[in-house]
Amino acid sequence: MRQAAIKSNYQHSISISMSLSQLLNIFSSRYGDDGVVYSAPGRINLIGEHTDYNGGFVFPGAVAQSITAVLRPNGTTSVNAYAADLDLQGSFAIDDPDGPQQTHLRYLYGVVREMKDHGVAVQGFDAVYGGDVPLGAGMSSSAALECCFATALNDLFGNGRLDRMTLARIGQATEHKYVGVKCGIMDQFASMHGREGSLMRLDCRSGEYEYFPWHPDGYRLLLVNSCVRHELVGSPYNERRQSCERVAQLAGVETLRDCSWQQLEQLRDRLDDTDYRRARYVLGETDRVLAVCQALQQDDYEEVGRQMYLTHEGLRHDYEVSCDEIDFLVDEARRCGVSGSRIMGGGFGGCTINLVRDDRYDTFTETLPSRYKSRFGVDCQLIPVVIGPGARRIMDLEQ
Ligand code: GAF
Repeated sequence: MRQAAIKSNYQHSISISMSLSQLLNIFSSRYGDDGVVYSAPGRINLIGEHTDYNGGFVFPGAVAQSITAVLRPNGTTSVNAYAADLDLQGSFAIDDPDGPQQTHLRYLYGVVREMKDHGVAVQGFDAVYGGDVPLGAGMSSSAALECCFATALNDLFGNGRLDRMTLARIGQATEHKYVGVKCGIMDQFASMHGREGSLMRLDCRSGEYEYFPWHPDGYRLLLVNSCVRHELVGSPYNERRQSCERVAQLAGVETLRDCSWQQLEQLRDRLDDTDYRRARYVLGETDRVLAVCQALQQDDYEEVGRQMYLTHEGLRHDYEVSCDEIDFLVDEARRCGVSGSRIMGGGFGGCTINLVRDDRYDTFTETLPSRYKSRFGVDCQLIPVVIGPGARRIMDLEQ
């Protein structure tokens, strides 16, 4: 490939620039040298799990791992896209009422249709995309994909007029209407609003959010990917949401955020045990997020970690979204003196998030992989957390 000239603010980490140069090469060989490059990150969540669709609080941050896309308008009414990591090529007509069936194209089609419903006159384009957000690890690779394309299409065809929260909602609507996952707003919010070095507390009822600089002196965040593939499509994720909605309806409130402990206890006889336990977890999680905010104001990371373990207990026994591999990783963390550990994200596999004191880090990371392998016969993956920026244009190419 003739090396494309870089026109504007290219700031990316070395590891991503490797895959970026591969993406540029592929784009160039398929479509030529004029294009724009956009990127959007995956996310972690310190605490506040399954609270977003219950109107509660979440505490996410964007990560350095991201999905990057190279695009150019093609002057037609069709989208041609190549998912480089998956080696999947596909096309669809923007006005096709049904859209493509392949999962990777459904995300793009959903974003395109939602942008159009918001008044953005999206035209045809060619794209190559890929990235380093591990798939099925609970780090929101799908939200990163949606946010990457929403940001790009908003610039290319909408003059940047939709704000970041609207773009996040477009990603969420894509999941609801085109993929079938009734997710909350956390993942797309984090991917759109991430800021280097900061976590964010979002009130999912009001939409208000606040940045919390994250510099936990003497501690590190580490993800451990169980490599059990977490898959929310067709998973019992939607059933969890339905349980919460049933309880909220019986309590006469819009979401469980507005249901008190007292109300829940009063309803107990009218609820089946499963719905009761789901709601009990959600109410407890709201309390835990607030406890973590207070602990952070006092730099009390041991308390933050304690709340993380409590969250895991709730997710394991009441919300029932954990699995043997993840429980093993959390138990091992506790055994190694890790301050806090829990399953992260939607559940059913994926990663644990661990708050590790510096003096425990080596023991934990040196013993865990072999113990995991001898128990389950598969390798786990250690992923140190770097809090990075949100969705953005990273460069323009020119002929
Ligand atoms: C998934 C969903 F996409 C989020 O909206 C959120 O509900 C999360 O699971 C659980 O906290 O990532």
